[in-house]
Amino acid sequence: MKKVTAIAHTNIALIKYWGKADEELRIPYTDSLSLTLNDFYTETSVSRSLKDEFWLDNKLQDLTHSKRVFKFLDYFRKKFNINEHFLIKSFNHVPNSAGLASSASAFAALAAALVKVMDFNLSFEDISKLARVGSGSASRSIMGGFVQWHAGIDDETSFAEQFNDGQNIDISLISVILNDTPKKISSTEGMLKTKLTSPFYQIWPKVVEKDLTDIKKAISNNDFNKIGEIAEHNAMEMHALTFSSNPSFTYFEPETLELINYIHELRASGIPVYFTIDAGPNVKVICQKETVNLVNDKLTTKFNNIKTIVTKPGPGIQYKTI
Ligand code: 2P0
Repeated sequence: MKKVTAIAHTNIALIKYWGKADEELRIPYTDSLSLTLNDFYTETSVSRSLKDEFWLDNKLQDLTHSKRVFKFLDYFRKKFNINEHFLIKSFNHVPNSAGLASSASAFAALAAALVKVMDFNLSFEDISKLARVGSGSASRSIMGGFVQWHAGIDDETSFAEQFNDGQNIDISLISVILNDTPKKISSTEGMLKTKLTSPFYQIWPKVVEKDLTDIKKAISNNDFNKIGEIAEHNAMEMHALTFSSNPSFTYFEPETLELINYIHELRASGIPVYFTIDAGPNVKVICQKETVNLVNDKLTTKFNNIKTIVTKPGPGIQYKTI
C-alpha cells in the first residue's frame, strides 16, 4: 500500500490572524503574515486504509483526541468527492512546551500528505486552502520564509502565498518558555470572544492593513529594525483586543510583562531586539545572528526558570522519499 510522508514546519505570525468571518471554513477577517520556523515541525505519514485511524507520537489516539483530524478527513472526502479512509501517523517535533502551536504544522503536513497519497495534482496554494480548514495558521505553513495569508472571501480566495523566502534576511528567533501550563482559552475561542465583544474589533482590519503594508515594505528593504518594530506593535494591538473584550481576558502572565520590560531595557541599551507573543504567555524574541547568543545569555541569566530555543527562517512542505 502506498505511503506518503510529508514534513511541515510551524510558523509564527508577525502580523496576526485574529478573528474569522466564517468559523467553519476558517475564512479570516484580515490577511496575516508569518515566518516559517526551521526547528519546529510535524512529520506525517498517510496511507489508504479500511477505516480512519490517527496515531500521534506512536500512540493510537482515541475518538476524543482524533475528533478534529476526523472532521478534517470528512471535509477532505466531501471536497474531493471520494470515499477512501486513511491511516495517519504523525510525529510532532515541536517540543510540547515550546509555546508554539503545533496545529499549524500538523494540519499543513496532513493536508500535503493526503493530497499526495491520492495523487491529486494541486498547487501549494490549493494545498494551503485545504490546510486552512484544519487550522487557520496551517495555511501559512505550506510555504517557507515570510508568508502572507490572503483573507479572501470564500474557500477559493482564502490561501497563503510566499512573500519572501527569508534566506537573505538576517532574522533569528528565540522562543522563550516562561510557563508551560495549558492555556485556559484556546485561540479559536479567544478570537471569537474578541470579535463579538471588543469595541475595538471594528478597527482591527484597518490596523492590520497598515501594519501589513509597512512590514512588507520593511521585508523588501531588508530593514530588520522596522520588521521588529511593526511585529512587536501588531502583537500588542492583538493583545489589546483581548484586554478590551467583555468579559476581559488576557494570555499574559506576570512573567510575560517582566520579559516585555526586559526586552525594552535591552533595546534602550542599544541591542536591536524585539518580541512577538501569540495566544499564550510565552514570548518569541526577534533578533539577529550577531546578537542572538548575547541576547540568549542575557535572558537565561536574568530569568532563572525559563527555557529557550533558538531558530531561524525555515522551509515549506517537504516530502520524504522512503
Ligand atoms: C496567528 N494565532 O496568526 C494567530 C495569532 C495565535 C495568535 O493562528 O481557530 O490554531 O484553528 O484557525 O490557527 C492560532 O490559531 O486557530 C493563531 P484556528 P489557529 O498565528
